[in-house]
Amino acid sequence: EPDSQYRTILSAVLEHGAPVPTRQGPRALTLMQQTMQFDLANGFPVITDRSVARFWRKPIGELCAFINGATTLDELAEFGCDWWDPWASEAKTSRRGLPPGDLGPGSYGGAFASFPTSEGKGFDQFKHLVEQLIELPGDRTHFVSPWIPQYQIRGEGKVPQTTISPCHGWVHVRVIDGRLHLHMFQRSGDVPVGVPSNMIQYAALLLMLEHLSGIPAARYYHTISDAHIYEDQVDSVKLMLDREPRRLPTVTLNEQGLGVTDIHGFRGEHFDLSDYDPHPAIGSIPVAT
Ligand code: UFP
Repeated sequence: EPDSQYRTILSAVLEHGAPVPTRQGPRALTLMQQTMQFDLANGFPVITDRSVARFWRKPIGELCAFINGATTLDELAEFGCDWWDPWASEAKTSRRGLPPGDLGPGSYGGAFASFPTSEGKGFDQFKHLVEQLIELPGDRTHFVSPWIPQYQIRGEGKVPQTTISPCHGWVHVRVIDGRLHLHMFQRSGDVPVGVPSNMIQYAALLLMLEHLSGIPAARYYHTISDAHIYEDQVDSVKLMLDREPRRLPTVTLNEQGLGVTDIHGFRGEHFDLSDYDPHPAIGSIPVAT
């Protein structure tokens, strides 16, 4: 069965989105609360409306880096992720009093692996998530947040402790009838460019948790709270919508990945993609930084 969920969001935002100004510059057609859910038995959510074959592993590497506490460009590069340069430029970091190449303690890596506590020692959220999931699989409390509120305050004369405001990574994991479900809430989703990577990385997280807990994966749910298309992306979106929907491919943990015993041990190269038959890639779709 072809899957149309991603393109349904593209067309809904295009048709019903309100054109609103953004802090990045271009206006964005914006629609609240768009959702998708994928039964992994029917394929893995790698979009087919344009090929992402060239970089599909990078978002997984990025998430692995963040789970391991990466907050700098060098650390991200070690995990095969090299697209953060525009957010860690000298101009952006120096305004925050951060060294060049540093995304700051309020970025994903800081929040995931070293969430500030009153005792002083940072809290490792994913390590805790896995431990709790194994100890208390029936609980509804398996939850992770990328948002350290006191580091995110913006405005005149205020200096946030990060060059980015986390967009994704509110994760709720649930075991129902002995099967694992993962819901990822995304605050802000650039549907043409950012969202396809976010779908891949959190569906991959479900495979990591399946492996570590031994609980078979069921569904991946993705909620985009603010779903938007920047006005300069509209032509690329129309091109994708002119194409017919295709079936989703398969992504699995390979031999090396199946040898991992700790959430910190996963890497992008532990995942393999097969049966991927996408439409051609679209040469650069503009990204708002
Ligand atoms: N964005 C994504 N996914 C990501 C990421 C960024 O969609 O993984 F890092 C987009 C969403 C939005 C912009 O267009 O980046 C962040 O802007 P803001 O913080 O103003 O919401």
